[in-house]
Amino acid sequence: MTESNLSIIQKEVLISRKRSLSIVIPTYNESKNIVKILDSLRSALTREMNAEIIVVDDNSPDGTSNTVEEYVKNSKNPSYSIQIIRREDKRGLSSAIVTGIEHAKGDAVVVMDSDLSHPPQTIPQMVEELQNSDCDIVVASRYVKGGSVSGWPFKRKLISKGATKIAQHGLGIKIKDPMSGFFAFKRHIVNNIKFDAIGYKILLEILVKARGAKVKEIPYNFIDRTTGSSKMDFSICVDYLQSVWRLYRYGKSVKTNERRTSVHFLSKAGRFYTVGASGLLVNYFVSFMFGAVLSNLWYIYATMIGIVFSMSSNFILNKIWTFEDRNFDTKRTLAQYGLFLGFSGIGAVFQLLLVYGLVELRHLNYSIALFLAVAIASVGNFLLNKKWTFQEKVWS
Ligand SMILES: Nc1nc2c(ncn2[C@@H]2O[C@H](COP(=O)(O)OP(=O)(O)OP(=O)(O)O)[C@@H](O)[C@H]2O)c(=O)[nH]1
Ligand SMILES: [Mg+2]
Repeated sequence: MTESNLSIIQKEVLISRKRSLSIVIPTYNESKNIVKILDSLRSALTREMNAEIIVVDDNSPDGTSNTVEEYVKNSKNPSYSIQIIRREDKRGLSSAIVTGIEHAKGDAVVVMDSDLSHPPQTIPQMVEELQNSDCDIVVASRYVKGGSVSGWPFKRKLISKGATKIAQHGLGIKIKDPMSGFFAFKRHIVNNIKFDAIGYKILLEILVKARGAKVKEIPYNFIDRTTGSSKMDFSICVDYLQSVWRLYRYGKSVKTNERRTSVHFLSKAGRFYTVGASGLLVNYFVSFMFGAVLSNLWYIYATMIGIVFSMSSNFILNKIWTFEDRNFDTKRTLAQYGLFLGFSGIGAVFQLLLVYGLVELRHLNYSIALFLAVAIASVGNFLLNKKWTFQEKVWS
């Protein structure tokens, strides 16, 4: 979006550096509703909530943004600030909401329509849930116990229910009202989301892309608009199917990537352990050969030579095969070798201490203690070498 086709009129009535709550209201031809919604927000929002309202208007022909400007001018001592973002063209509901979110400064963001279908009186409860429970998204829901829809004709109810079923089955979404346009979330959960912002249902996109976010639904009574006209039409339904398809493909690609990463990680671990096992053989044969060929060599020396050989062969095989590092710059390789030996030494000491602790202090059977200690030390060895010696991300 270029700044040239976006003008922001900011009337900070209440000056404050940090906002706790941002309320994003998209508008298109809502001049008959917007004053009422701003009025009822005035009574629902307390000063302590430290809220900013962001109205995103797509240059409504009915002059909605001018109405808001007037409203701001005439507001006396309101408990919140109002920002109007005026975009030059009508670019759709989801995109308007994304623009609003991009300008939000609050830790929590509420998204609501401007046609009075979404009661502002529910906002304090939504914010409280965000603050006091461990959820990241609060959805005001028509379809949980206590929620309802009034004023919709049968056809509209059918479309909403059908779209809900498509989202639940197609995208594996568990909540009852993923089609809700009234919801709140902690702003940080959308920081890394790249929005497609197709059509009407931005909540769906957040639910799919904010992975791991905890969601809670609270009931509310949806009241159909009585003033102004609906912008819902056939093209919105087509957009909806397109956005579900894209989100479905997105979900698939995330799963495939996750699978790829785990396969990668496990295959590296497998190679590391295979190299470790080969080291045992190298150790044995080298010690044996030195002991046998140089008959007057003290067996401890032979064993020490075996250890040095096996550690070196382990290092070279891990560098070339396990971590596929073909950079043999002398300084770098020596530094890696040093780290590899260091971690092996630390692993050996750790293993000794752990066996001692488990047997002497926990009275564990020696073979179980040894197994545990070797397992823990070798996993640690793998991870430390992956991260520090060969400079890879741990989970890759
Ligand atoms: N900025 C902007 N706002 C939009 C656009 N389309 C819809 N809106 C606003 O988004 C909200 C929801 O739109 P509605 O037309 O009410 O859609 P709906 O709630 O699904 O349908 P009805 O309530 O039956 O009209 C309203 O506040 C609209 O003014 C758009 O393209 N740009
Ligand atoms: Mg509406």
